[in-house]
Amino acid sequence: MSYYPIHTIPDYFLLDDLLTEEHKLIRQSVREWVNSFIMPQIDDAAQHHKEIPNLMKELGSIGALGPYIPEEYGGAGLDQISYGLIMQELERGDSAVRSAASVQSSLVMFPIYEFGSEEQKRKYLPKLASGEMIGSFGLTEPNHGSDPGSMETHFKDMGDHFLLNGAKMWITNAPLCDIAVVWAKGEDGKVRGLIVERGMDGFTTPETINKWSLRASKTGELVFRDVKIPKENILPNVTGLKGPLSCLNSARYGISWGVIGAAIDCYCTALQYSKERIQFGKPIASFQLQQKKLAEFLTEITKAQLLSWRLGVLKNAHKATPVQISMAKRNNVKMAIDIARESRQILGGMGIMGEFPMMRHAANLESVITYEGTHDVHLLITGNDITGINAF
Ligand code: TGC
Ligand code: FAD
Repeated sequence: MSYYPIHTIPDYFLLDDLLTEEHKLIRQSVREWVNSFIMPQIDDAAQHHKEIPNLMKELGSIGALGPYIPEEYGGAGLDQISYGLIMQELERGDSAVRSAASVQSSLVMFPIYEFGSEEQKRKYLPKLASGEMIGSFGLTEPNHGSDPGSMETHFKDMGDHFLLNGAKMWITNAPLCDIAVVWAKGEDGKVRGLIVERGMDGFTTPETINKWSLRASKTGELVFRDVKIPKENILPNVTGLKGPLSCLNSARYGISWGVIGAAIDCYCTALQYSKERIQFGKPIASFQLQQKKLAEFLTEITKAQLLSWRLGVLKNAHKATPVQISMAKRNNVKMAIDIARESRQILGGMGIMGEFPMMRHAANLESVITYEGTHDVHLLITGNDITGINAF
């Protein structure tokens, strides 16, 4: 259970009036699942750098994998607001949990659904939706992070198969994955998506150890040494960097909602603690300096909620642009990391302890502010949009 009562989760601008009954039911069921399944074990998993047992199957069972993928492929056929609300609730538990769901949904299921053949959709999507199969997404390389267009991973057409060589780095769920959607250049220098399956000769997934962030999530490399890829494993319907970048639009949108959950967990914990902790004969909530922090947290959370909700409405109408998504990802992640850091101070020394979530969220958000486009890269995307001048 969470340290604070669930009814203290804020809805200051009555956003619930803008949600359907279905949205609220979905949010409630994920909220309860996070409280009963994630909260009791997340500190242990993060402290000991281990994954949450059975996480993917559990996420599949609550409909959190590919929520917006149509039901005929195993998804839940929900809208984008539902997807956002699910991400918010999962990240209230931990960014590692939201990461698992967003990689599987937006970075693995989405490209297979959007760019895959009918056979690929039928073969992979239902198993990914149930969590029976775990996917990863390989774009970043040791020498190319913010600039994925310069990637070195490449494949050659050998007649009856492709031969893949190269390496991807910082890949969420690499050590656990059954398949990887890998972006690589063909002999014409154009980026294509390939589905690589565990067990293919020459494909290995070493784990990245000693992280201080996202410790309940497995990160690793995808290494390809002369891996023979059957021709039917190429994603037939996309060529160029817009393929992987379209997946990022979906994942970044989910992150804009997710981090609100992390901020809410910190805010609600700090509010509750500040009313219980007595110093100078009074609850610390009675001091103006503490009230200022709490009031600012709530203001920033409320602004972020409205931004993501509006983005969800635009997404449902197929009107959301990549630059709007960049702005929301950047703004909301910064909001959340600032709240995690400041709210920790409200707990004094207790704020550094595992019983409370602030240090864990703050450390996790150091990854979230870097992955899916760094804080500065998203600023440059906005700068480019408003000036027409590319500053990369
Ligand atoms: P640029 O020349 O601007 O664009 C190349 C082509 O791509 C198109 N495009 C997009 N299409 C869809 N959505 C977007 N957001 C798009 N942005 C660009 C563009 O129109 C063009 O198309 P075409 O048809 O003309 O070829 O590309 P650039 O090389 O200058 O780079 C632009 C830049 C820097 C914005 C981009 O590369 C970028 O976003 N860099 C950040 C990299 C990044 O976000 N990596 C994320 C890796 S995955 C990850 O972190 C997962 S963490 C998961 C978890 O655990 O939750
Ligand atoms: P770099 O690109 O080397 O950037 C270093 C610094 O330089 C940053 O501050 C950046 O903002 C700045 N910078 C770069 N270019 C410019 C410029 N033109 N102007 C000004 N400043 C600039 N990737 C995947 O493909 N799949 C995954 O599943 C995945 N999961 C991840 C999980 C974790 C825990 C982490 C930490 C990362 C993950 N990533 C994943 C990789 C992530 O997307 C990259 O780390 C990120 O895109 C940044 O790349 P980089 O680390 O190489 O930093």
